[in-house]
Amino acid sequence: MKFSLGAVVAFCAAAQAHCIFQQMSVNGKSAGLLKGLRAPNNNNPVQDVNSNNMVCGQPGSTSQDVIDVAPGDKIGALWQHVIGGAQFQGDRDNPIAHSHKGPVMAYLAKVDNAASAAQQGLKWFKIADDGFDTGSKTWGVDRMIQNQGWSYFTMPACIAPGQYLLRVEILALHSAKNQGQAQFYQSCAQVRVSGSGSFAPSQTVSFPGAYRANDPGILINIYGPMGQPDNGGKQYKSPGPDVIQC
Ligand SMILES: [Cu+2]
Repeated sequence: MKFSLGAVVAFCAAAQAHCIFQQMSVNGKSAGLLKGLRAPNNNNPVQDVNSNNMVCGQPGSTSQDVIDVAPGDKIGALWQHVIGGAQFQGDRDNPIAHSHKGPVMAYLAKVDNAASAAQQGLKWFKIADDGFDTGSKTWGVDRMIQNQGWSYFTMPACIAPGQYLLRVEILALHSAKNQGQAQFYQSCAQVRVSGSGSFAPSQTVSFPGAYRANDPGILINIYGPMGQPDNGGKQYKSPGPDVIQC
C-alpha cells in the first residue's frame, strides 16, 4: 500500500495531472472557453490556504463578460487538464487524474460589478458541495470525470438579483494526509443573477481565511486499509461553511 500511494504522488508530480475550471454553462449552454471567467493560466494547484490565490486561483486570464443566470438554473463548470482540453491526444489525465479524489464546491460573493470587482475582501457563502457518497464510494471529482469534466449544480432559488463572483473549487485529497499537500483548484465566474430572490446571508466567510491547513476536511487520509480512496467508508465533511438553505 505504501508503495502504491507513493507511486500515485510521484505520478501526479511528474505528469502534473491537474486541471482548470475554464468554461461555465447555464442550462447546458456554454458561455465559451474562458468567457466570463477569471481563470489561472496553468493547472498547478494552490496548496497554501492562506494565499490570495485561494480566491480565484493564480491570476491568469480575465474577461469582460458577465454571464446571465436565473435562480433555479442548472450551472455547469467545465474542468479540463489544460486550457482548451486534453494536453495531448489520448490524454488519460483529462479532465483530471483519477487519483485526485475530493469534493467540488461552489461559493457566491455579492459584488457591484462582476467584471471589475476586486477579489479581496469579499463575503462568500456556499451554494453547492458535492463531497463523498458513502453508498457508491464516489467523490465529486468522480462525478465530474463521468460527465467529461462537467460539474453540475443548481443556482439556489432564493439568490437575490445582482452581480456576483461564483467561485467553483475542487479540493483534491490524494496527498492530503500531509499538511500543505491538499490541492485546491478554483476559478471564478462573473455572473448576473436575475429574478426576485431575497436571500441575504447571515454568515459569510473570507478567502483566504475560510480554511485552515489542519481542518479535518483538508488534513486527511482518505485511504482505507487496502489503499482504496474511500475515506475508510466514513462520511466526509468538506471544509468551509454549510451550504445555504433557501
Ligand atoms: Cu495534481
